[in-house]
Amino acid sequence: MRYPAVVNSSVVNSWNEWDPLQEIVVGSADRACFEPTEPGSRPALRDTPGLPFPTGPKSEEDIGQANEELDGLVALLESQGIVVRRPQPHDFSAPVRTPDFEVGNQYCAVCPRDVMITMGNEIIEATMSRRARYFEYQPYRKLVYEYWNADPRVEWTTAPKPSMGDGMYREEFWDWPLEKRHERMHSFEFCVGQDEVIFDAADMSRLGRDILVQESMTTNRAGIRWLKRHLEPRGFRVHPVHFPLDFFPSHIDCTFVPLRPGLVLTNPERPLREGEEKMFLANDWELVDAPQPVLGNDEMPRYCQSSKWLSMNVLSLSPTKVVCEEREKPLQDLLAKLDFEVLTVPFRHVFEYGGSLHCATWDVRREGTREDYFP
Ligand code: ABU
Repeated sequence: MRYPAVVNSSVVNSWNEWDPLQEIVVGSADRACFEPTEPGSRPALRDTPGLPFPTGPKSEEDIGQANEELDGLVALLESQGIVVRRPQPHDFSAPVRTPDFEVGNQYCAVCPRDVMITMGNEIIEATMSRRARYFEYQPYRKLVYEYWNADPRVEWTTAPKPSMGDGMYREEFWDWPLEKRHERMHSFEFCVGQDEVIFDAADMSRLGRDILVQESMTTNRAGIRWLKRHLEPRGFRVHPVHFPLDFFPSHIDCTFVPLRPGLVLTNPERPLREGEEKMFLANDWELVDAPQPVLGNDEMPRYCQSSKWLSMNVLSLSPTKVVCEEREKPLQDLLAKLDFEVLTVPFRHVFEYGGSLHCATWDVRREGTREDYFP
């Protein structure tokens, strides 16, 4: 790959979620499997929760439908002059066995956002939180080497891998009744314990110097501590954030979605913990609630484990241009009112793999540099 003449910026350069996009990785459903039942995940059928969830490879038909939509996103991005890269093929049907655990199959490379994050000129590979995703960095390694070899300014960090042994999890979490979840909603204890460093990259959101990290089922307090110790000496400020009404939080990008300096799209059913909104309000940021999604929770694809709020998982191409799912008209109208140019693509089949447009991508290079939006 020959890179454009980047004078001041490195081939890896992305400091926030909205600066003009130059290069991005779009996921692929090739060889995707069903996520297995494991201590960090209890997948359930949406229409018949009692029945066993399938295991092993997804059907060629399902994979083809998701790939068609992912290819549609690639075509749209390329039509905007953005360089698009794809993950390497990976055999997700292969079981994984380490000294600490075994799992029957892996998952997929549809959502690079969960695994990989660009922090300025640095690529960080997340620890991950689930066994089936332990090796999910592998489809991106060839690209990482390419970036790292192309430019000495590129930093590359792999976060410490947790054991993912039985003792790392709190499995009874899955059986807690709703009343117990209500009782515990301010203690932020989920299916992972606090002894090992655990985080998925998609629990972070980048706003220049300030990085939000959601405490969740996929990111624990030790994970946030590791991120603080790693990022703060590099000039970032790390802010743990919490959304107490989300009883199954996993990944911040269907909950709190910064769209441009001064504006965050928020989830009306998942308000920030009291007090955590202060940094935004003190700096005149607007928090604007997303409208109700067009698809209700009970209309999501049968195998999808995510919420209806995939509707707000939009991808910013610049501070004035966003890509939104084709049928999410109420959100498109809101974004247009907020002065965005809104591009649309169909993406409903990708939902089955746990993500929409933001999840299914990993931005590698955007224009711009690190700004302080919260002085
Ligand atoms: N992977 C994003 C899912 C988040 C949600 O279900 O709200």
